[in-house]
Amino acid sequence: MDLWYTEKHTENSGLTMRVNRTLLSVTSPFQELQILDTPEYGKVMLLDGLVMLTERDEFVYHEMLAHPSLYTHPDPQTVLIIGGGDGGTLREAVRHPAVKRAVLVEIDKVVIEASQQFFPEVAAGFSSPKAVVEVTDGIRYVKETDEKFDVILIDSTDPIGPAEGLFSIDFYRSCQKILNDDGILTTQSETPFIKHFAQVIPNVQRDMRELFPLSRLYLANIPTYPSGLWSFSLGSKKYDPETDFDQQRFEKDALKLRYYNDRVHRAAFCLPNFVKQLLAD
Ligand code: AG3
Repeated sequence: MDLWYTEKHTENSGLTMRVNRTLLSVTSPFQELQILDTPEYGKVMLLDGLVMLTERDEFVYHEMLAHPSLYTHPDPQTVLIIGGGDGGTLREAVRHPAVKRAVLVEIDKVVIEASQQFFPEVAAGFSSPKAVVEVTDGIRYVKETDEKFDVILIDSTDPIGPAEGLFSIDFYRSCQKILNDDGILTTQSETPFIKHFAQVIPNVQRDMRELFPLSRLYLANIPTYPSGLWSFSLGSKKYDPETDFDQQRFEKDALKLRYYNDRVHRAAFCLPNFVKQLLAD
């Protein structure tokens, strides 16, 4: 049988891949979750029908969400991850010798369990002694916790459905409050290329500018996300990722990474004109 999956990105375009079979299809209290086995991208996790990760290219997203802020902050001992129940961002955070404690707050335990079962390499971070997992609402967690963090990484789905609140200024304000005085926040901020997603970037950047002395946008190529060109937004209380990149620690750690390196770090902050225009509007 000829089975294909398509994620529609607009009325007129999308990403399509052949499917060997469906490995899991469940409805959690929060969303629908499917895991597909595909010949081109390996196993693929869908939430509410949208691609969250594929075995083939998850390294790009997870490395690029985690490392730019972690190699900008000079000593990131404590990290908070909101969302990211698959564990990929956590895996990248706990790789850092500097990181002593990484708290992951995921609302949906079904995502964690499915990742542990079907994506053991992505979920590897869960078994780190530095990892702490809280299954609860991230919005409530950041409002209520007494703990402070050096770096916060927001690994959300698109701003529709359960993740909508993770793109609001109230949520970012709560994050800002629980960051240490030299803390850095990074969130995924969708693609600049497709109209209905592109509005996210100026909105998030406006909020970052209001809450942080420094805000930046950077890009990476993620083949299985809409348009393949993805953005991340960073708000920082003190350090500038363009001038405070910690070259020495980066070389000393010598992490075995597949996308991120010192030159990629610098290049990621160079923005094409149409993206700069989005920020100016
Ligand atoms: N987080 C970002 C997913 C956004 C993808 N959007 C889409 N396919 N329409 C994914 C979680 C990975 N840890």
